[in-house]
Amino acid sequence: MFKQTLMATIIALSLTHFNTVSAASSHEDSQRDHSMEEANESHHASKNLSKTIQLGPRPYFLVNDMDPSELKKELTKCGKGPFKKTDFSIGHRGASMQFPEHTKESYEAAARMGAGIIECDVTFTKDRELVCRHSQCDLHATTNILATPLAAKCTSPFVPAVIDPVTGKTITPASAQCCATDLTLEEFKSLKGKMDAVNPNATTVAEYMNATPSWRTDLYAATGTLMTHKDSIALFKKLGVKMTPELKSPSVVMPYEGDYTQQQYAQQMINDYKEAGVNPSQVFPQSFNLPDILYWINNDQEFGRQAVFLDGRYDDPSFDHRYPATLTPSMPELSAMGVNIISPPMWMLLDLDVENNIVPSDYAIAAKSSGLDIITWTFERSGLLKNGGGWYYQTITNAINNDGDKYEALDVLAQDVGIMGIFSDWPASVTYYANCKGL
Ligand SMILES: [Ca+2]
Ligand SMILES: [Ca+2]
Repeated sequence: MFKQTLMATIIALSLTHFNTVSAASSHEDSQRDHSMEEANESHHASKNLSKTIQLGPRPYFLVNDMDPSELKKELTKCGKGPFKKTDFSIGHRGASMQFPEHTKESYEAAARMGAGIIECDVTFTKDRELVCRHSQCDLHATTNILATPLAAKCTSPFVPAVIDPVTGKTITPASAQCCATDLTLEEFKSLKGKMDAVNPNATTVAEYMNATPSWRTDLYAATGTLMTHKDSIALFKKLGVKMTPELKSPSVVMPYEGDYTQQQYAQQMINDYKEAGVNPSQVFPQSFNLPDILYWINNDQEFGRQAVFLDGRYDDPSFDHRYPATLTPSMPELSAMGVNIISPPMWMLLDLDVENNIVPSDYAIAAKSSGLDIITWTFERSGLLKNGGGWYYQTITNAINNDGDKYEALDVLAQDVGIMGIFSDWPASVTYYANCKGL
């Protein structure tokens, strides 16, 4: 121990000496030394980052929980790693299963877990600055705003639940609505991120805010640092990850205040990457709104090439993903418009055969045969899978009855559907699979 300390002191002293000499040399030399140091530092930083990809116990837990299969054997053998960053693993709102979504901490956790691409959902404030939030009006659920003086600025203040005094049942649920457009950027940045949840039976603000499901946690919610879109770009550059911003539909009427159009908003998001000097190959802009995608394709081709059309048409009662030929626009029509990447929820890509094996859906086959690439969502967003997996597994419910089954579904998405990547609330689980399979 003493020897090590002594050695460290000697090295430190000789470094000090070297620096003194270097500082005394010509201005040009010292400039060159400085840039060499910077190059070395950034080399070390990226080397260190790839060395510190850590997946934690969860992937091992999931593999162990799998029913016996060849896939289980294969995934078990990959337990020693090495683990590295992969674009197949996309951080959904960061690592939002256990970190407050769209915070610095959540994004850093996603990068640590090997996500090669990380998401900022984009909306705007009162002063038209872009910020990372899943919805323009979710601040009452995703931040501490109701516990701060800024609560007075909310579109709708907190209203407690009305509880029947006899039965104890909720007659009218608690409510509040706080929007990014209620605040300036400076006010927005003063808030702290929390886990996304509200308690509809609450009679106090504290009860309303305290609603995190048991399989998530508030353990990392004390310091959630909110991010502007520009902050996210700077952080993602530093972390060495690609970026997938989603232009969220505004909750306010567009054009906002009469003169801020949807197109200006879509362009502003792209301009932030241009100003930061980010190569378009690093950016996958997303939207559920097809006109946004077409705007990028037609007006900013370099960024439009990797635009991701989020297919949310399942909300339309006339839409049936099982009959892809009947969809409007169809897969060939989307492709002809210049759309290269389509992004439905994972259940739309999966189906069961007569023996309850998970197989690609006709929608998935149609997308691939029209030359569309596919990114899907969302892994690790469903809690425990013992009861069929819920919304994200709705087309394969009968094949899902334990947590390890999610790797069987992921394997079909990766190998048989041929997805490019998948959003996950806990990127480690996807990184483990992708590293094992060489993706
Ligand atoms: Ca999103
Ligand atoms: Ca099972």
